[in-house]
Amino acid sequence: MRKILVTGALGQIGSELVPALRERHGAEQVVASDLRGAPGGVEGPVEHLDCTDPQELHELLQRHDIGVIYHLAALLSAVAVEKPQEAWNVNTGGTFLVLEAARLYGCAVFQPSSIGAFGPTTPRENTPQDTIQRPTSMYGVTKVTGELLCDYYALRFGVDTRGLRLPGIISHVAPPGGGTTDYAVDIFYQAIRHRRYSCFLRGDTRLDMMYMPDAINAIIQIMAAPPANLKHRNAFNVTAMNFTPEELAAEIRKHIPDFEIDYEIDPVRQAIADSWPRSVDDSAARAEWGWIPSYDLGTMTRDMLDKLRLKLKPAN
Ligand code: VAH
Repeated sequence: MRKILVTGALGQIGSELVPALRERHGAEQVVASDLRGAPGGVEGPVEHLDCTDPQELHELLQRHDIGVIYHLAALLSAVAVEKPQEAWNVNTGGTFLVLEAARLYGCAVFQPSSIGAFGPTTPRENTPQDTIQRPTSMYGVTKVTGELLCDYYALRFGVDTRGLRLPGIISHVAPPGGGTTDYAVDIFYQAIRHRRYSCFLRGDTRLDMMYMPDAINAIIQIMAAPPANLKHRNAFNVTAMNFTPEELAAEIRKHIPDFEIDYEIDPVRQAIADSWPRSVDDSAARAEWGWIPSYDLGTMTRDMLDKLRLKLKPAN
């Protein structure tokens, strides 16, 4: 059986997608790769990979006989503001090299897009699956370009490409790295450690979110879907819950009554968030491959606090 490659394996999603895929397919079937070197402490093949280096990429794909690529390596929205050229090079240059290699070696490709692929001229409530996409962030530009490249390679060369427009992802395993939605992760660490959090987005900033277990299931599910059922490929709107920092703080207070939130707005990330949808319509994903989330605001909050209390408990 041909193997699976995960790029960006040390990132927020990669850190949990690799073990999930290894549980399903066997450790030796899943190659975990990252620019920052081989992921430590994991059973199974690991590799250094710079996705902008075609020679390293092609050599790895051939040596391991890779059949499916989960291409997660990318710079996130806030980092991309500071490093737009690097974001273009990694996010779109890397995606182009992965698609070209997938064409040559007959690999299927998963590429995450984002609600960041929409912009201020997109309908912001219940954003349709098919609508205008003119993002004003470099991150969003790279995400729309990635969607278009993936659809082109599917149409022109028959490469099996699929993608999801992921909302903010909340998780307790690996910290997120430079996203606009990172407040929804940081708040839990601060609530447990200090019972207070200073939020970099306005309290009324409404965004779609998803708990990591649902994101992992969605990624695995879309790649397992019968191709004949897919009217869309790159990329499906998906969401699981929708809240503001104020609403998240109120939910945390159900478990930590004296929790307090205040606001130190980061104008860069506030401007990004204000250009994104407040909610998306994910009916196409539900109709075409059976997408149904398991976690809502209440169950996610309870699980995050339970898991982080264990993780942050002082060693005896
Ligand atoms: C970011 N976590 O904030 C990512 C994601 C919808 C947000 O794309 O950049």
